Amino acid sequence: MTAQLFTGAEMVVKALSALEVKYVFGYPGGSVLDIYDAIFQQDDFEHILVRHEQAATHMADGYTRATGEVGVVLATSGPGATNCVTGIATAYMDSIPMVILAGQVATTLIGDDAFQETDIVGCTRPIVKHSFNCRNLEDIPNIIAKAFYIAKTGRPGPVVVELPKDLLIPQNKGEYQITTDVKMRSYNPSVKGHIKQIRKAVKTINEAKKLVVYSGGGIVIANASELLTELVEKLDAPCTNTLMGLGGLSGTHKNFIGMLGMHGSLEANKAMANADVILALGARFDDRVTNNVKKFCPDATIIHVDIDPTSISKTINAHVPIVGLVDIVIQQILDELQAVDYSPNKDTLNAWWQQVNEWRAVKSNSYSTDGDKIKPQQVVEAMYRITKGEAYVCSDVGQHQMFAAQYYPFAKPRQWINSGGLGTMGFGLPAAMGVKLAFPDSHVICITGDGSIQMNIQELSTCLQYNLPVVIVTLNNRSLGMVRQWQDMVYGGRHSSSYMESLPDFIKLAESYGHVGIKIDNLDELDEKLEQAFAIKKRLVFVDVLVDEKEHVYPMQIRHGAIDEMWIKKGVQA
Ligand SMILES: Cc1ncc(C[n+]2csc(CCOP(=O)(O)OP(=O)(O)O)c2C)c(N)n1
Repeated sequence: MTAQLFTGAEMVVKALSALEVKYVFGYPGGSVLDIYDAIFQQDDFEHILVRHEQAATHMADGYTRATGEVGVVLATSGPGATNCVTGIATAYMDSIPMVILAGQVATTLIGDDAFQETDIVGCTRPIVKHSFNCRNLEDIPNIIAKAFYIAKTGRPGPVVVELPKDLLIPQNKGEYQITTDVKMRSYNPSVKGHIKQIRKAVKTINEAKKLVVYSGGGIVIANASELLTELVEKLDAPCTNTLMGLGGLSGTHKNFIGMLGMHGSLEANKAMANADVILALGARFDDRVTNNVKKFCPDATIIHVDIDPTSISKTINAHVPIVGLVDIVIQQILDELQAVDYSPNKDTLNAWWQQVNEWRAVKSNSYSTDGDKIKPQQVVEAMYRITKGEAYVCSDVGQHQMFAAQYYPFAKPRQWINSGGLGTMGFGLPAAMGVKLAFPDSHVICITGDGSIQMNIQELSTCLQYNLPVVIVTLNNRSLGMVRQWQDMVYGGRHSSSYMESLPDFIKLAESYGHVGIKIDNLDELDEKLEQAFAIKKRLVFVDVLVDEKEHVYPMQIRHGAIDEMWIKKGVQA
């Protein structure tokens, strides 16, 4: 009996079904029309037609951050593929697993400057975990399976698969074979920490007098939140989360001392600066945390747990490096603590907490009200109350992002979705759409700015087509607020190109896309109108809140200073 033969396009679709993909986010074009035709003829997954390929990448990314499943993007060759670049870089910087299927001109035309030819593998090489050029039609299924495996194992990241047109067309057929249980001899990321290093870490923890747990996005990605909580409670240590790690330890946990870094709390940054031992879990000491690396935590012995060996001692030297999956390593640490019958020394621990609580008492995350002006922080606090702290919150980039991080204490991991590493304006709305697809019955908020929302506003149209009733809340300060803040603080108040002198009427714009628009320009109406917005469950609501345009985000690290050198109010240093 002869085997059934399939086109490359059919193989792409069959492979995605075999890998149990539920959604593909994409946009058609010449080189991938055969794939679109094969998609039309199947029911295993849904294709979401975006309005711009960048949005497809962010939508896949938001879906992935909320669910942990690999996000899938499909784009045509040339401009379709290059439109994905920002989204690929965004995913790469935050270690998000994603597979990007990019069309390519026929293999016979590659290198000829053919119509819509771009070397997308070359273009994206520095911002992918791996990439594949398919050159043989029968390799397609296993290449896709490997792409998924590489994307989600070890330190996750985006993988590009380039698919030339002649491998997809009906004239070429081959046998379909796929191994979804991938094993690769050349790629075997470590999972367990070395036992000698675990013992060293526990000995260091045991001798600590001022221990801080510094946890990052790795905790969220590895679903290690419960283990982190168990460890923090066992050590009874103060714990700070990075911007990417928020929700890893609940924002309302008694040991949580706030976010650290550039706009972190005073107590988090002070605790880090004064710690004698820092236990870094799935965090990478990036420059938005450390501030001046030369002044970084001089007295601390650093235990650094990371799945990626190249992350360890990259910016800050680790005294006890441990390579492994953070959930497995935390379990190993817990086992070893048990084995040595660990319990914290009450006197030293009390003295340390007393000090931390003194920093806490400064209440660095506070703001002053100003007559009837709506403060952006008040808007975030009101949303926290109304959604009982249970919403998925996606943000764009700017002041609003920091207010969201500071004033919406996330109880759970994967609840807070933002572009931390690349800081991509335009991320928020499509990311929220990806989350809403996954969790249609939850509140999904996109907190954004009047600048950021305009970077992917065309996706309001996709929201209507696929019925994605997210709540968009624009903290509208009539400016590129974060840029304006820097110009106020560093550039003598010269507001060079930070004011948009024409803004659309967002309410009319939302309505023209078929949605509901609500404007809030009066503090007295803030709660009532927000409640009204969140009560509308079946339609997208665009809430345009006119906030105080002069507000700054505090606390804020002083440039080139130590981690704990901070402005805590306008003109006031800690
Ligand atoms: C794509 C992109 N371009 C430029 C920037 C630089 N940038 C960072 S924050 C910011 C201002 C954001 O303004 P808005 O979205 O209105 O938010 P706000 O700061 O006012 O809350 C800019 C321009 C960026 N992060 N991303």
